[in-house]
Amino acid sequence: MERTFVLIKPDGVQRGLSGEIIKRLEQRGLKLIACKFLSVSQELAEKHYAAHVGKPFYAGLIKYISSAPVMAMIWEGPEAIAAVRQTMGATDPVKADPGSIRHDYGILISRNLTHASDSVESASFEINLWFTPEEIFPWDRCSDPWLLGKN
Ligand code: FUP
Repeated sequence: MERTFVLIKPDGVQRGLSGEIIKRLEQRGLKLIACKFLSVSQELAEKHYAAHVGKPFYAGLIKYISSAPVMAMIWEGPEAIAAVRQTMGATDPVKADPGSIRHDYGILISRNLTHASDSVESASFEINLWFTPEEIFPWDRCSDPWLLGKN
């Protein structure tokens, strides 16, 4: 089973969309195994976005992500990385498919509501960056056989 890191960014929290975003991931059959609400320090923001150092939007991105609380989560499921990114939609809300979160609730790439890991490597790095092992709670869900049963 794959795990992926998801962040509801400050705009998602401020606009009261946390419940809607979580609902969509739950309804798809993904399982929430870790969740916390926190303020992002400059240090954590810089580690998370290290790949973007030097880009024109980097300083603004660090300021934005640390400007107000976020909700950090780990979701688990078959092909969870691809499934979550599909539910989020393309990075730029104007290019996101209708029905995706960024299409339905966003209009600008600089305020695109969520972050989700884009590969197995980034998921592993981000999960370790944002969570300790003690903060992760795998659990048996009563609907697992109906969501995850194989033929
Ligand atoms: P994603 O993989 O969807 O998180 O997107 P990227 O890694 O390409 O970009 C990281 C974040 O930088 C995006 F969520 C939004 C921000 N960004 C901008 O603010 N301006 C840009 O021109 C490109 C990205």
